[in-house]
Amino acid sequence: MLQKEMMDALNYQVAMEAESSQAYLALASWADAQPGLNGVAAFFYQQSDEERQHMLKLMKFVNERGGFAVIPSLPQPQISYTSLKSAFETFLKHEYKVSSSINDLVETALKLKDYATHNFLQWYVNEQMEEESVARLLNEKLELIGEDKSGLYLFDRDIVGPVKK
Ligand code: OFO
Repeated sequence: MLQKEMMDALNYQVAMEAESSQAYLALASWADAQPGLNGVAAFFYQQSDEERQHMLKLMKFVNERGGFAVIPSLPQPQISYTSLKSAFETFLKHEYKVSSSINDLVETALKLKDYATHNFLQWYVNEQMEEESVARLLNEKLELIGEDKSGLYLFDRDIVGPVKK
């Protein structure tokens, strides 16, 4: 049976994954509306779907352990960006925020001696490491490209594929 403090903390993470899914959906829509960024749009649609899966995985865990997963209300995410670079900086910052929230959850699980939850959370720890590294790599690539149009063309063309785990 889940302790209440653990359940509340997991439900906070449910909301965070839902917010991530919405934030990346907004990034996808923004990119979709820009000329020539269909690759970037596809990347963020895919990220958004993944975040929803992360939310569902948490919800199922909470309910299976006798808790109650709460569906949160969500604030509107940022819907437009001044540049591709700022869009990807937002992506990276968001992933850092999620990683820190996962670390807090791990700490709570240890404090409560809830080793089943601690074990379950390891999947999220690894996932965050991978996502941070993808987000960092994409930001580094954009840094290199700068305003170079052919570089941006290739970035958009290659983003769904090799860069994705
Ligand atoms: Fe939910 O995986 Fe990153 O944010």
